[in-house]
Amino acid sequence: MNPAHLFEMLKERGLHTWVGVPDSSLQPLLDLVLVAPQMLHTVASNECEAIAIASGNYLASGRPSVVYLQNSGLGKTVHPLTSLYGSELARIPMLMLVGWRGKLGGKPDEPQHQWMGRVTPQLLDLLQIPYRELEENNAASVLPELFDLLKEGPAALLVPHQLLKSPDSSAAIENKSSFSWPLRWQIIEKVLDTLPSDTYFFSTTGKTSRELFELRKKRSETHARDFYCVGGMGTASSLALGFSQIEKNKKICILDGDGAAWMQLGSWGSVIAARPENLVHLVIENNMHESTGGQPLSGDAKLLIKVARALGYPICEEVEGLSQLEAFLKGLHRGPYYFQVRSQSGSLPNLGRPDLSPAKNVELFLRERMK
Ligand SMILES: Cc1ncc(C[n+]2csc(CCOP(=O)(O)OP(=O)(O)O)c2C)c(N)n1
Repeated sequence: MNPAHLFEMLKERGLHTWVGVPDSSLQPLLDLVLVAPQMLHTVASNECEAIAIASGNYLASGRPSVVYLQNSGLGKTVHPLTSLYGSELARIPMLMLVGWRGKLGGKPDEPQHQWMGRVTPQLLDLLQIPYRELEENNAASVLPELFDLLKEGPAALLVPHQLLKSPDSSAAIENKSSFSWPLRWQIIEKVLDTLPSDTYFFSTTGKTSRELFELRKKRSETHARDFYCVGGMGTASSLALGFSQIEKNKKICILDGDGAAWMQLGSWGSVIAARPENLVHLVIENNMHESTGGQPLSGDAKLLIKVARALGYPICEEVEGLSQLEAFLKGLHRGPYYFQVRSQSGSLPNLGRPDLSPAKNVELFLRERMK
């Protein structure tokens, strides 16, 4: 379906405020929102926050907002909707535009999307959030129905993965940055080259995990000391913290993203409070959600190092370039360390997707640790 048609229909119906966390299924539509001058558009750090911002917009304007999200973030909306803003309580109208990954019988999708993909309609049913599924040619009929339903509170439009198409969007993203900062995969490769081979890695959601996985394959190295957070966006540092609390002598590296960092920033406080001396927290700063199409972040990525410093990471370094990164990594002594490495957009050519299921990843990881 042509995203411009959907965008126009929403605009005609007076939806001028957009807030959300990006999903690649929605990218062609978000590309239009990003350049629409008359829109009030907020990129939220997480889906819980998006619901609350949309509610605040409504209190000020009396008009519903569009809240966009990937269905993996639907869980994060359950709390604010069921405890305050939803149809049995504040009844704030908002159109939830849900990128439907892992739809049963839909386009093939990754393992981490299957479960939520299968239960997305049931979850909405359970929450009594009315919804419609967008199809190639049904926008003109389902949107009026949804607008009627908005009188009672939130309603959702499910957008199956790859339904929205705009031919030129991905090329635009690859060219977005013209700086000569290293690419994310080059940073990951340098880390793999420099840190001891018995380091345990916790990699964030999106292309970071995909690239780490791919590089391991190319280098004929085991996946057994990597935990790929292909879902649970924003939790890689908490996962690593939990591991470090028990495995105090193993070397640990978190490969984090700046979007993921903003999503769960509070968790950094817990990491720092525990002061794991064996931990390197490396944030790849590209100042965008590259994995979902290059959308902006909720906050300026540059500020993250200041936050890390203020929260109490004893050693914080802003890293510019691969040789500086190598020098810092060679000089490790007692952590925890925080490194923020500037990166330009662009990914490993012909990037695949991990064919290791999360359950298998756990199995490999546990087996390796027992050695
Ligand atoms: C809760 C949740 N919301 C949204 C997504 C969709 N998503 C996957 S990767 C990603 C972007 C990650 O951005 P960042 O951490 O900056 O890494 P980059 O893609 O730039 O490497 C998003 C929004 C998700 N997986 N989970």
